[in-house]
Amino acid sequence: MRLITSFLLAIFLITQSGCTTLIIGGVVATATAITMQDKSLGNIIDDTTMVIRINKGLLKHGLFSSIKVKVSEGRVLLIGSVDTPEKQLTAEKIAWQQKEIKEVINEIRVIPIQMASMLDTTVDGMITAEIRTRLLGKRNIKSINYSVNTVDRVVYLMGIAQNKAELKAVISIARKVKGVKQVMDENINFETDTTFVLIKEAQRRGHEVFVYAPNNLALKLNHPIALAQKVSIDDFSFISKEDVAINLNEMDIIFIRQDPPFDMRYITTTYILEKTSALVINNPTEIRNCPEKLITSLFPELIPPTLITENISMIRDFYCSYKDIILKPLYSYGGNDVIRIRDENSIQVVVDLMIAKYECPVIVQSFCKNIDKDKRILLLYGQPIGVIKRVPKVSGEIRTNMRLGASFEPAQMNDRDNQICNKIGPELKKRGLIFVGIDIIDDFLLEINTTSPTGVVYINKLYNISLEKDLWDVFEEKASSHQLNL
Ligand SMILES: *[C@@H]1O[C@H](CO)[C@@H](O)[C@H](O)[C@H]1NC(C)=O
Ligand SMILES: *[C@@H]1O[C@H](CO)[C@@H](O)[C@H](O)[C@H]1NC(C)=O
Ligand SMILES: *[C@@H]1O[C@H](CO)[C@@H](O)[C@H](O)[C@H]1NC(C)=O
Ligand SMILES: CC(=O)N[C@H]1CO[C@H](CO)[C@@H](O)[C@@H]1O
Repeated sequence: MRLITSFLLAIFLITQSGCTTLIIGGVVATATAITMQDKSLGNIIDDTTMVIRINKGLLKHGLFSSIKVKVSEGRVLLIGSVDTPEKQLTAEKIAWQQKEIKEVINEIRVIPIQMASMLDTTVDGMITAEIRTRLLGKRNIKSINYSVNTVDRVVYLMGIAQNKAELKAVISIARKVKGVKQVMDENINFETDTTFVLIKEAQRRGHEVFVYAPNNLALKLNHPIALAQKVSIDDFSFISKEDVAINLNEMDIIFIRQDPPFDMRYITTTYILEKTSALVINNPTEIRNCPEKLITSLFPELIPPTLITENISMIRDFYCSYKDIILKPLYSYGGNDVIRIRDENSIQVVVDLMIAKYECPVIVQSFCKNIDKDKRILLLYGQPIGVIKRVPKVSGEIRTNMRLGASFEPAQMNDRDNQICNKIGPELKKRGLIFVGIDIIDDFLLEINTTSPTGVVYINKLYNISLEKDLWDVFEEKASSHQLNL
């Protein structure tokens, strides 16, 4: 029984980081709940079959020898290196084509051929073997649950941690192996989860916290109902009790911490949550109205030249004007399929793949030259409360999102950052977008993340602060004034 519980939890924290709707019982220490994404227990997919199918696809496209495929619980990790972005994307497409895939983590690197031959695969193999051996020898680590892979002396860990202590032990073993440049643990790391620290602080303040998955949300006789689990967090694990049906009107605060895709399930969540009398962070109507890449169009003077379309000839024209462009799927997230185009011949294949995969228009922007100037700023009720600079993990990597394992440094707000925050702050307040994260690259506003902003853990570490306390001060205050206004 106990084991099943922690297993479930691990699933939630690891594969669902950031995908939660959090309902927090508010000011007078009442009740709280969170939404997890589908957990699809009882529907455990055969990972091995999936590896075989993906490998077949790769073989057909001549990519088998350069890409390694790992699958755990329906989540696919692709690693290796190829010489063009198209190949990187093709491999991911092959993975997505398999039924029942929950997530594809594309860690394939694009490296020009001459450099690729310099990668030392012998050293990589030795590092992997050494880490595996060391994990095996540890009694408190279920080594079978981790996959270890090394590319160019960067170690990729994937799997399911029983608890935080085990995770820490695994990472530290990997780090200590000689020759290891970096350990990429993003795929199993729940320490970095903003949702986790928000729950912890809620609990410290005496609030009750519940979590629920979006597919456990209902509207019954016009009452918003969730099948939720009460949770508590100690230092090492996340404990939940059995499901209870709760009327969301009895909650004080509901947090939507659900990752895109911005699909009909997402939209439905916002419709149902509009019915509650609780304070919802963020306002569901405005989350629906403000997809992160589209909402920036409210501020044309702050964004780079932008085109949203499915029309290939318009994209070509745009390319001819700017010569160096970025293509992104309009409703994806976390840096998925962000492609830089510097060669007209690759436009067709990239656009075709993207439209086939996402079935919606793409967003095209002129490339922001100075990707070294990449910041994420968190705003609380329209005011900046934290800023970090993001540094891509591989030089030349254009996707700098946190999920992809960028590292972070402290940063200063410059004049332009202040100008951007001053401009958008009042609009965010007006719309009830209480907690958002924005991305600024090279002084341009690129995204306003209203769904599930993260970065709190990094900011806390870099500045030795506890940002969640400031957040909760405001959440509690907003919850009481919300109740007074009912
Ligand atoms: C794309 O737009 C151009 C005008 O820019 C138009 O001539 C063409 O028919 C459009 N193509 C499609 C496939 O709609
Ligand atoms: C918004 O934040 C969530 C949680 O971190 C993240 O998963 C998502 O990728 C972000 N959206 C964008 C567009 O970066
Ligand atoms: C972090 O802040 C705490 C007090 O808030 C202080 O005791 C501690 O020494 C600080 N740590 C560092 C590394 O500055
Ligand atoms: C969470 C998880 O995957 N646990 C697995 C770890 O490995 C043991 C032994 O193979 C499995 O029984 C667990 O289910």
